Amino acid sequence: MQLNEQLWQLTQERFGCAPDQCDDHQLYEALLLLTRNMAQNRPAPEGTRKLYYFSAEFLMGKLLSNNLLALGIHDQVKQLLADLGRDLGVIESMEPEPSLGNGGLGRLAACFLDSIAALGLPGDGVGLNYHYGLFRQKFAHRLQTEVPDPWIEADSWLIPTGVSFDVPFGGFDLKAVLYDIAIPGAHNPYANRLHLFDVAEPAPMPWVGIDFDKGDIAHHLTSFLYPDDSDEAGRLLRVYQQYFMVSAGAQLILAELESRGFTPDTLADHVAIQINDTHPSMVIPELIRLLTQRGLTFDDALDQVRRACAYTNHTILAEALEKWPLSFIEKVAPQLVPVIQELDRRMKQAHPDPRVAIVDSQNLVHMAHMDIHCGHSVNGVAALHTEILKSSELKPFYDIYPEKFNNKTNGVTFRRWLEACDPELAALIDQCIGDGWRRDAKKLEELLAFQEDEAVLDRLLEVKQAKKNRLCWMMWAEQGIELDPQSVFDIQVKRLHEYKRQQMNALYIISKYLDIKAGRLPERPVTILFGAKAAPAYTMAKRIIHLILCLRKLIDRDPQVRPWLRVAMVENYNVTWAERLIPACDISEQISLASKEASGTGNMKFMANGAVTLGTLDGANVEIAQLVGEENIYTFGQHSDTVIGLYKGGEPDGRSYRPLDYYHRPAVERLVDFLVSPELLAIGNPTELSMLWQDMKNKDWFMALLDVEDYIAAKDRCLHDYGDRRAWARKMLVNIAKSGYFSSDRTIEQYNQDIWKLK
Ligand code: 26Q
Repeated sequence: MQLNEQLWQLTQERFGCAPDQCDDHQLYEALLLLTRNMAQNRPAPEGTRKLYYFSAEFLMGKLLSNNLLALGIHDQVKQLLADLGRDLGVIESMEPEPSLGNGGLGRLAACFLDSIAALGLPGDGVGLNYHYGLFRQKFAHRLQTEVPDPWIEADSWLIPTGVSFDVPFGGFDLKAVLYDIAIPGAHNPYANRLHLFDVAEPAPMPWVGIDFDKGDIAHHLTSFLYPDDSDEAGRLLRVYQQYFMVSAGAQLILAELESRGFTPDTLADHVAIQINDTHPSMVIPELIRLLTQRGLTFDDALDQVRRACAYTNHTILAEALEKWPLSFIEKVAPQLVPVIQELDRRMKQAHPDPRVAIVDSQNLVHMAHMDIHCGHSVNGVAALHTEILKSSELKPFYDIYPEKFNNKTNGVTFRRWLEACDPELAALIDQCIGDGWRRDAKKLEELLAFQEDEAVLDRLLEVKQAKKNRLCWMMWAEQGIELDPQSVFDIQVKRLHEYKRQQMNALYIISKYLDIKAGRLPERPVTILFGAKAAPAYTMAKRIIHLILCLRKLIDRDPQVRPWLRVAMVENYNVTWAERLIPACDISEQISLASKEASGTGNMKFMANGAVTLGTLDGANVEIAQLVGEENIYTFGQHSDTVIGLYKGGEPDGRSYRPLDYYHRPAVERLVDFLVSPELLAIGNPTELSMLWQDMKNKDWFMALLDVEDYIAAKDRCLHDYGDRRAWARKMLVNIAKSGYFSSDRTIEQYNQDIWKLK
């Protein structure tokens, strides 16, 4: 049946009318059903082994457009709607975005699912179906507040499977009900699945804020992603979530193994398991438990699990490495305790070094240690990150198991992050080099031949301007924020964290503000845009948001400053906003303290969309710099080895870095002190601002003051060079041309070759 006939039939059945009589939401529902069915009916790819990608987060973004592209019917549907006088963009805006992730790690999992399917590899995701997501961010009195973010409508991408498993918790069992989201592969006839487990009786939405009864596990287990962990009930709930996900996932793996006709003692021949950070680490003892229940010896079970499981590390921040009190596990899943203790006993026997213990002297279970001992692969997510893991954070493990360590530099799917989010840029690239890059992003390098082609460079600038205009329009329409499309767009979007140093960007804003007030005008108008959610219990991060929102207000009402400098912060930054912001960006802010950002993936998306990076030599920025050359990136700041050195030393806090030394430089002091200036105190909350001020000058754990002068100079160089439009367009072109390396298709091919061996 033709597409238009199918659509007609669907709208008749559902709404009793023809498509042209439907409202936007009805058309969205009809297209959802149409594409969902097409994807669902596709067969799974075949292979000797099947991958299960376990992750507590999958930040999928809207799926309609993506799925239309993967199914190869995007242009047809767009035309069909146009014939009805309707716009696909408007229909897409009806789709709610699921907020099932915090940031990079969750979005990476989503890009990986897209690439695994596109490469025709058999691999499913396993996660949880959080009903109210992370949270929806709202600004009130220039402070972040959190409200639930429901996304599941009567019709959604979720497909009920009728499959469920019993998860045995200490003292009670809970049914894990399985929903699937089909993941169609681009350029092939297959589809994989994202398996999301849910409780049987989810609680209704808490209407006041994001508070709920954290003791009511049976109803609230899947209410929120990472509920506030500032109290013990929150942390315990997280362990319940983790065990629920991995126990149900492990049972699913064994059921599928059996239905494929294989016995449990051949698990590793047929199954690969990727553990996305330590959140799913309990899958290891759970599988050992289930395999021994099915008759394997502990030795054989451990051997199978080790050959199946591989662990990805995403962070070097010690505070983010999960350690759970054994008493938590005793309460949540007492049946795991003997397994973990036996693993601990064996590893201690072989490796008495206390730094590599699974259970430490305080009875804390180190999840990463369990993964490394009991898996066959450990990978970092960018070259520098993997080297730091080997040489410092995980050195004792690298000394024991050098063969397990490998690097897999992150990547992003160009289907969403170039083809879908900037179709005009994609079409321009097609005109230059044909459309082969859409299957093999490395071919973008052929664009290098156009570096001196003035028509192409001019067109590139026009496409960028069109995206800036579009963003201005959307910011105005949806957030009531007025921007100047003629200004330089400098964008920092990512989770709010002190190590990412949004506060250093705020100091830049202050320096420009003071310059303008003193009559020193910048070379050209600049707009500094932010988007960031802060963890609800992370007070310092919330204070930084407060500072940014106060600066915005201060500048917004100052007619002397406003023409030259504008600041805006997108409320509830998410994947959809990223898709609008990234194509409109001139300068990509990647300014983490060197050694702290494992990789970054926003940096790659910006680059692919022709933004020029302003960044430290951290994470994948190092690889970006190597690829584009120093002409085409602005780097600044202390190097990672220097920074690592500064964290060792004789000061009372264990470092040799003394923020006051930097604070007392005249150029720095006036910036920091502005936080408690009468102008700002008149706008903001004096307690919040002065706490932030105190922290910045006395603590500055992530060393913003160390790099701030160099940062300001680098950004000013960047803004100066922007004036030579042709030269700038050439930088944009080189960045796009070199971005192909950061396709997640490349990353997934490497995971498959080195770790999963699926085909
Ligand atoms: C840990 C313990 C208790 C509660 C929460 C957590 C927790 C939750 C989320 C720890 C970490 C995360 C998320 C981490 C994350 O997003 N990391 C990012 O991963 C990206 C993909 O590899 C990298 O590009 C980023 O550099 C890294 O910060």
